[in-house]
Amino acid sequence: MAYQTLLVDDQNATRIITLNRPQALNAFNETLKDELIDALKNAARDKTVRCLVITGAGRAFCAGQDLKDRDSSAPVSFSASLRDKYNPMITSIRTMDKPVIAAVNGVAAGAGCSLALACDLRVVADKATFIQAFVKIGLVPDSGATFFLPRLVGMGKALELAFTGDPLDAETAEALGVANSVVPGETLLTTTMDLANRLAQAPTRAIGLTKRAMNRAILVDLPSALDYEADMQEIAGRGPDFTEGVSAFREKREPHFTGQ
Ligand code: T3D
Repeated sequence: MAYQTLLVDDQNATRIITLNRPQALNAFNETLKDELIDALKNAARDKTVRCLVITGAGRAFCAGQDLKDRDSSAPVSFSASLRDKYNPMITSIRTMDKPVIAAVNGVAAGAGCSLALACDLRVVADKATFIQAFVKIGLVPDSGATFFLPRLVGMGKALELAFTGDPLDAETAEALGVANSVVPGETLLTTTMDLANRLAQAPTRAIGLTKRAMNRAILVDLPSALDYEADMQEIAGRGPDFTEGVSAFREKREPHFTGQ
């Protein structure tokens, strides 16, 4: 399949998937979601791929759902959007029997942040940030954020990030264990590829089984967490604060939430 919104490049046994909508900070429109689901399935199936790297083109990793892509007069089923599109991406990353590294080149916001959190490892550019942007538009963290974030940073910090939507900078992300390493932006890809090539030459079967065992040890409830997030998002997405949040984003102004 030829992709419109992804670049896919194989370097030895490492596959690099680059989200490629830089003009929209690699936000997820429908095409990008469909293509990423397909590319993840292919990477999981392809035995010649022994490590996967996910990164973004331009200055961002991914800004989450494309907030300009949808017709505001047409109702959206948030639960269907999550169950049909976002959750399969996250599940695919977690169930792939090979290492998946996020090379976080810039801002990772909303479901883009969740995508990075779902990866096994995160190599992070020094100027990158992680933003639980959902609250800024009256939504609930989704695509696994409610599951991965508390496990990575602890409940108190996870709630602070989710309640405020404040950016987590790279240095703090490293201190909290969200970033495995932080490197200058110019060397992000070479550093990531050094790690990826090393992992691609490791015993992939053992690595895959290690991932399964760790998933089972602490991630066994992921399917029900993803499902519950979808239900919560359906409720939040029907409220007036979501409509106001998206309007404010599009109009580049502060939102006025009513709390309803
Ligand atoms: O809907 C469902 O199916 C449910 C699932 C939801 C999952 C979600 O991901 S909800 C969360 C969606 N994402 C956000 O709320 C993040 C929105 N973006 C931002 O908050 C900021 O853009 C960033 C913090 C990511 C970056 O800020 P900054 O100042 O570096 O850049 P900018 O100027 O805001 O953005 C640059 C351009 O990208 C701008 O376009 P323009 O004005 O130059 O034409 C901006 O509108 C566009 N952009 C950024 N994020 C998005 C986007 N366009 C569409 N959708 C976006 N998410």
